[in-house]
Amino acid sequence: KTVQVRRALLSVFDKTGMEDFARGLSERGVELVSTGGTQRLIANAGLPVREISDLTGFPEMMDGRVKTLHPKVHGGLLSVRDNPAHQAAMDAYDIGPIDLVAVNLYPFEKTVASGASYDEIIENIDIGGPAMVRSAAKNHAFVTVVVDPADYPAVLDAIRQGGVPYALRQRLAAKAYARTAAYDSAISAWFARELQFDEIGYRSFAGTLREVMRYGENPHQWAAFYTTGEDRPGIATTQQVQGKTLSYNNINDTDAAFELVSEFDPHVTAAVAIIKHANPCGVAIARDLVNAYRNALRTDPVSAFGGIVALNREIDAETATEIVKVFTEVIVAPSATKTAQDIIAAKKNLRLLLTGGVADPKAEGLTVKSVAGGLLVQGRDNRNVDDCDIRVVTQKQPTEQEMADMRLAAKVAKHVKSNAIVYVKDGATVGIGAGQMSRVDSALTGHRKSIDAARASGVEGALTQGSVAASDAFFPFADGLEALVAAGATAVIQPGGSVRDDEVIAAADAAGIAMVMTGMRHFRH
Ligand code: 93A
Repeated sequence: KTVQVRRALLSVFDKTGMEDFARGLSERGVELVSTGGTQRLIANAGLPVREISDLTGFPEMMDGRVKTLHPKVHGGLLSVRDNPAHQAAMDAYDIGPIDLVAVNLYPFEKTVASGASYDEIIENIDIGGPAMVRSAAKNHAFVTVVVDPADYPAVLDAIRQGGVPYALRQRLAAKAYARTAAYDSAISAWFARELQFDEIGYRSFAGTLREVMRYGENPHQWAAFYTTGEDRPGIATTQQVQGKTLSYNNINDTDAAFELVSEFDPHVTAAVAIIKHANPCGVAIARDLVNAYRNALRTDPVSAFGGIVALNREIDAETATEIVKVFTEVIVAPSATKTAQDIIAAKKNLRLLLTGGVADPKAEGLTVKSVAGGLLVQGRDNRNVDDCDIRVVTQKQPTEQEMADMRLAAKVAKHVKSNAIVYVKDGATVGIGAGQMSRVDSALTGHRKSIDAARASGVEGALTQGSVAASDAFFPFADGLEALVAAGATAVIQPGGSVRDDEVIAAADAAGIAMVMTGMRHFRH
């Protein structure tokens, strides 16, 4: 499947490395065809090169807008070489195969960045270049496409060794489509700015613009919501039934909330999560939504003020009645009964979002995060404690209730910013420690908040007394585990895997509590 290169079409805006590349091709007997400026460069280097107009029989016209858009070019690029009908068409219309294309595009992005005029920017939208790149890349079974001068040496090397191998052609084709995709998305982003949000400045994104927000995480930041087309019930599929428009933070928090309740199969249990700043401040599962909501609220009623409430089942009237008693920013659920909607409608500003379904926690997907000058991309964390072989590592065995609570705690901890410690009792969180730089601090925070919550409901002591606790990652030292014991935890679930696991297990045994290990970490930063 190695392809001999007999004819190459060279048409580059950025002429870096072109002279050497053309010379290398020419030395291997490759016939060169080229467009205006590129042709002159090659001819001036003393190399034989045909003008594209000689090939097409048409002059380059309309200020160069139409140079290579011709069947003799695209037929030569797209024909399937071993297809008799394609061969017949080539013979009939005198189309010769083109085996290699080196193209780089009019500098659209640079032209925009330079502050050029509208007309100048439009003139720098390359049409013929991307068309050739896409034709050649589609036909990579026969054709080599080079969009980056950095690839000239590797291609020349291959040709010197007898031809371009399939694997290289395929890799170059993938790179070619990445380039044309980025190019078109830059054009589309520029138009979006021209038409809608002048102050935003030029940006390029993958995705479909869904909404432009009034501002971002803070009022001095611009913001927009782009959807990726992924088929996942949640923030991107929601219908907003009522309430103010969503802010950037609302969207982020609502996503966190709904993804959390999606861990729980609605056919098995009702689940409710209350979220603040993308962290849960209360989660509960129960036979019905109203009890799940009441129990979730009890974890931290102070933080729940102005929170986002996510539910994994259709909202009923009773639950709606409970939720509207507390100032809430957003309610998100798969659906809501008519009466529930009427109850919520009494609160004009309260946003009610219906997703139409619950997301599959096992589905694959991507998460993307920006870093300076780049994007970090990873697969979604699509596993949870149910996928783990749970190992009891202490002398004490957990009871069935403790085991059930630990599963809940582990699922919640997966959705809490690291370091995460989650205390659970009887199907509800009773203390959550989020986002601390030390695991001990997360254990202490969750405990302290449970004391506040107990006081708020007129109880002495801490809600964490007699609870179970989950840690999103292993305990590097015994001190974190000891903090959980001091908080009153009777069983602990954690991944394990620390070099000091033995010390941690010994501490659990010394305290007479049960501990299980999952082998699965759930960092969330
Ligand atoms: O104006 S175009 O959109 N129409 C075309 O038919 C065409 N063919 C090649 N732009 C076209 N090109 C572009 O010209 C190439 O993508 C390359 O960027 C540039 C090379 O022109 P020259 O060889 O005259 O410098």
